[in-house]
Amino acid sequence: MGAVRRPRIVIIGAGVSGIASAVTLRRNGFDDFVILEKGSDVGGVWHWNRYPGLTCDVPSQLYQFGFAPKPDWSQVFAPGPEIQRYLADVVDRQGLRAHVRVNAEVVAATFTGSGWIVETGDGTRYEADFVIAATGVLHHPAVPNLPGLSEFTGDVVHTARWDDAVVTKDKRIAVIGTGSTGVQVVSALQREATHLTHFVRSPQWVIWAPMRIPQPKVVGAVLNQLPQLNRALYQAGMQGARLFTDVVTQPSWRRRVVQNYAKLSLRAQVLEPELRQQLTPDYEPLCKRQVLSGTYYRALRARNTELVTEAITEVTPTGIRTADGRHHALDVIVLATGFRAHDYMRPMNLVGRDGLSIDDAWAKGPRAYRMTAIPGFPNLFTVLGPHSPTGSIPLHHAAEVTARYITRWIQRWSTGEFDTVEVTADATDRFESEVADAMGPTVWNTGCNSWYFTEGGSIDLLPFDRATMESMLAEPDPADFTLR
Ligand code: N01
Repeated sequence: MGAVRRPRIVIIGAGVSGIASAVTLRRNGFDDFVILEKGSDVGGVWHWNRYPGLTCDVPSQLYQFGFAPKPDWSQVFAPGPEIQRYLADVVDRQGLRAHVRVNAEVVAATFTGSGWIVETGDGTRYEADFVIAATGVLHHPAVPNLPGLSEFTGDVVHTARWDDAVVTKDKRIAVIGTGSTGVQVVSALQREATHLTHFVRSPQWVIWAPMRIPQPKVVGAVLNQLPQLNRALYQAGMQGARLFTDVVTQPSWRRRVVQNYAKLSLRAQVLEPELRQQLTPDYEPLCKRQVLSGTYYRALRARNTELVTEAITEVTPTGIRTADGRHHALDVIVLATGFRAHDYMRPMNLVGRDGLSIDDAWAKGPRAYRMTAIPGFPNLFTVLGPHSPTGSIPLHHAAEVTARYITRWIQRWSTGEFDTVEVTADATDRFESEVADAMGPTVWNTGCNSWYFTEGGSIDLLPFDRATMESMLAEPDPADFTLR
């Protein structure tokens, strides 16, 4: 049966998941959609993040779409700007540019009873039959509440909103935070700073990895000529990624090997007992999002770098004071302090059926059926929403699988099967308890705290392997939904 209705769709966000959604819709014959993007360009997290040293610590082979494998990455671990260019290139090649509205922040979305009204900051309103919220996870910078921070007379910059006007060369720089970002930015800024002070509240395990391996140009040239081989390579990479998912979700000798390697990475690179002691984390490797670097420990041991593990007590107009009473004189403070990772879609004023706001629906923390559907919010789906496999499965793939699932629902709508589709609270509760049960043996459950955890203490990740995720999202299960 051919399509009898042409759905109007609003996609919120032009990052990895928004692009995956748009391409999937197009491939299935749906082209009445608009992508509303808050930023001035596409790329999501790769548009917003521009800090010095920005590199992807996931191999490029796994950090791309299955429908657009790139043959000629410059490095095995791609630099950030190259990933942003890749995403922009996909948008152009797939003919999506005309659908994208940049500088269009969605401030409100309201369910009308049959569809949605979506409103951007400039007052423009879009009517939609479906909303796809592809708003990302690591979007809102977490700015620490440090006494005196606003009185600092030098520059303060958060890594996720880097300001090119900030001069770091020949300056006294503080870097606060030691996650994946802090480690990258310390390595990059140490080279040009007069003095770099790294404030470490909780050291992390940093696995040694050669992050700057170039991909030989000839490889790109050959793969360009042989798209079949390029696709086969992508598939092989995805098979390999299964191993990592197993390592983090199931205890095994493989997990122990990786954990021992993390410990060895510290022992082999930091020989000074006191410094090593300061850098030894108090949790098992892999419990937090694993940090990779080939340069961090070297940068920390450089003559112009100082590691400070004393707690920060205040920021003064000229520096930072620590609990031991010391004052660290500074020109620039770099906040590598991470993200408010569970704010999904907020602060947009999202109002579902019967006036239910997302803040009320999620009063006890974000939850969604199979990462994508929320009770009380008909005809709205999230991509990389709550419980997405950000810590275990290649994200582009997870976004593609979710986009295909959403498209299946939209196909059913287009044939007139229903007007509105809403997941039931029961099905969502069931999914949440399956997740909680499966979380037991994961490495994330071995005693640590990080952005993987919600304020309520639950782990906002997917504890299943790729095959399970794919089967969960293979076909809509109408028994879990109310169709009207
Ligand atoms: O943020 P984080 P991130 N005083 O939350 C510290 C992805 N990513 O931006 O642990 C002092 O990991 C905080 O200390 P503590 C990746 O998924 C990917 O580094 O709370 N310190 C911690 O050390 C990653 O996991 C790439 O005690 C304070 C740090 O700030 C995710 O982004 C590259 C503090 C925050 O670490 C987030 O990484 C970069 C305070 N008041 C990032 N507040 C790729 O290459 C916070 N901290 C793909």
